[in-house]
Amino acid sequence: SPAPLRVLVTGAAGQICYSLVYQIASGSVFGKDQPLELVLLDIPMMSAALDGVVMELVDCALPLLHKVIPVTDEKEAFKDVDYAFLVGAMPRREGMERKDLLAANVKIFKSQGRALAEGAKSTTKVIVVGNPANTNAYICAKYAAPKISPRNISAMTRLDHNRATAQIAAKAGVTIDDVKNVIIWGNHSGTQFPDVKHAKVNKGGSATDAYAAVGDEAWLKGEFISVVQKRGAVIIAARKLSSAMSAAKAACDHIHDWHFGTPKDTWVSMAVPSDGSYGIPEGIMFSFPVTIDAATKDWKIVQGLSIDEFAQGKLNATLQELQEERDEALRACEE
Ligand code: NAX
Repeated sequence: SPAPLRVLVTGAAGQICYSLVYQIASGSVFGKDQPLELVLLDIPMMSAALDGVVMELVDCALPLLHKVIPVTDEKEAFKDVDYAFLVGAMPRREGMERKDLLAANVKIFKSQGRALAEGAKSTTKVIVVGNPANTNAYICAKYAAPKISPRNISAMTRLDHNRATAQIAAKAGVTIDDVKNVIIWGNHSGTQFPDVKHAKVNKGGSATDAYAAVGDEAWLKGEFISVVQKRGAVIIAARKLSSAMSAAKAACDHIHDWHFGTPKDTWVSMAVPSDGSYGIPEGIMFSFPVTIDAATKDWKIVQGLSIDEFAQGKLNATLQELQEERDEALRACEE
C-alpha cells in the first residue's frame, strides 16, 4: 500500500471534528487503500477532551489509521503535513462584536499561515472551515506565501453548495445524483449567491436546466436563495448548536474532490484566490465554480458562464463584503 498521508485537523476537540475525524480515518476522503497519519490540534485548555477523541478513534479499530497524534503546539502540528483541515477558530461569545471576532480569528490564521510556511510540505492542500472562512483563508495564504502557493489554500463553501443541491433535488422531485453544477459565488455568509442558472437536472431520463426542472422561477430567484443563505442560522435555532455533521461531510467532499479530481463535465464550489475571472479582483478569496484535474491536483475556475444583471448585482454585493472584511483583517494583522 502507498506511504501514509499526513493529515492535520485543527479544532479537533470541537463539534465538527467529532464527525470529521471518523470520516477521514475510515477512508471516505482519501480512499480505502490510503493509509493515514492524523495529527489533531486543539488549544491546551482542550487537551483532556482531545485525548478522549484520540481514545475513541483508537477504539474504532480502523485499518487505515496508522497513527493518531494529538498536539497542542502549532509548530509541531504543521510539520510535514500533506493536507490540513483548519476547523479550529474562536467562537463568537455573547456580547462580542463581529469586529472583535474577526480580529481574534485573524491572529489565529496569521500564526497558522506562518506555521504552514515553516513546517508543511510545499504541496500541502488546505481547507479553511473556521469562520469567517474566506477571510481567514485569505490571511492564512498571505502568511504562508511564498513557500506555500496561495493556490493551495481554500475556504469551504461546499456546505452551501450541498445545501443548494439538496434544495433543488427536493423541489424537482429527483435524487441528489440527478442534480449537478449548482454554484455558490462569493463569501460563506449571508451575502453568498447560490446560482442555479447553469445547473443541470436529470429528470425523467433527460438532462434539463434547473429552471425547467423546478418550473418555479419566482421560488428560484427568491425563497431558494434565502433558504440556502440562512440555513446555518435556522439549524442553530433548532439544534442550539451550529451545523456539524453536514459541515464535516462537506469538508470531506471538498478535499475528496481536490485529491481525486472532479468528474467529467462537473464542477464544485470552492473559495479560492481569484485569478481575475468574472471581474473579481485577483487574490480575493472568492467562491467560484471550479474543476480539478486529478493528475495535477490543481483547480481551474470554470470560464465563460453568462452573468445576467440579477447575478451581477449579487456578485457585486458579496464582493464588497469580502473586500471590507479583507481590509479589516489586514488592519487587525498590523496590530
Ligand atoms: P467548536 O467550538 O465546537 O470547536 C472549535 C474548536 O476549535 C474548539 O475545540 C476550540 O478549542 C478549537 N480552537 C480554537 N482556537 C484554536 C486554535 N488556535 N488552534 C486550534 N484549535 C482551536 O466549533 P465547531 O462547531 O466545530 O465549528 C468550528 C468552526 O467552523 C467555527 O468557526 C464555525 O463558525 C465554522 N463553520 C464553518 C462552516 C462553513 O461552511 N465554512 C459551517 C459550519 C461551521 O459553522
